[in-house]
Amino acid sequence: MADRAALRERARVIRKHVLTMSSVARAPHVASALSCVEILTALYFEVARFGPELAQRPDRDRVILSKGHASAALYACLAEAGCLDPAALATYAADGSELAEHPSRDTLRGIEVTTGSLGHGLGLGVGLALGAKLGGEQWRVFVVLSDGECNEGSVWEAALWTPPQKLDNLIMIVDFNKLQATGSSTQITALEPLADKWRAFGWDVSEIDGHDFDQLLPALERAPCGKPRAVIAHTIKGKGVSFMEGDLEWHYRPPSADDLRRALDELSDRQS
Ligand SMILES: Cc1ncc(C[n+]2csc(CCOP(=O)(O)OP(=O)(O)O)c2C)c(N)n1
Repeated sequence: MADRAALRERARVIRKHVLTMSSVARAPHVASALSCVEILTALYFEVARFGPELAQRPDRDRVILSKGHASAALYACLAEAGCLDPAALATYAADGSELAEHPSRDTLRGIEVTTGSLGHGLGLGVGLALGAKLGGEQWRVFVVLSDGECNEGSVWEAALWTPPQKLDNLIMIVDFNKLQATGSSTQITALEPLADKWRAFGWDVSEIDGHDFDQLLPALERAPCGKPRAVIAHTIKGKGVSFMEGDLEWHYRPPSADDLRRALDELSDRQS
């Protein structure tokens, strides 16, 4: 059984990287990155067959962060996993840096596809999963979406197309934090009941707390059942920092030096 305390500690370290990177770079989307930390930690450090020694192997699992604006969390995970030099995190979002604000495909370092234009990661993941099936390969594809991406028609086209193909090597996770860039998800589009919608399209759906490894791991590791899988992960935007949680302001606002100090103090106090 996975060591939950070790995963929680990993998530805490990743949150500290995210906050520091966003503050140094004066970059937006800190709350978006904090929202998906446990999801990415579970994938990169427990569930997905992935790591520096596997990065160039064709049988690695593919992880796609479709909500590419949360790239700070992705880079922090890749650094912690040994795929990136941790010193490179200091260059996040700087001119000329390889760690651009939106991730560019770089399979050597574990970035499977370029993302940032919302709504495309699922379609790309479906194509990869179909390729694996047609080739008789065992690897799986994990795609992390935001709820805002579920506003996009391309997502529902992929949702419709996939179940008849029986792509049970595809696991889609919605980081359902209920906030988008300028308002709440329900103000912007009527997403609820989101789980029922995916179920109606023929997906195998679980609905969980996306910050709780006890719920995340079984949902992500469920045995294949002939259907693509949708994990609706209820999350909190800005999770882990009291003054950022659920506050829309932190979609765009970068943490100042003082914000960073307060946030790191909170995380240092926390028991893992
Ligand atoms: C196609 C497209 N339209 C608009 C944007 C600008 N944009 C960046 S993040 C975002 C919405 C953020 O909300 P959500 O997608 O729910 O992600 P969260 O930050 O809450 O995880 C928007 C509209 C984009 N990246 N791509």
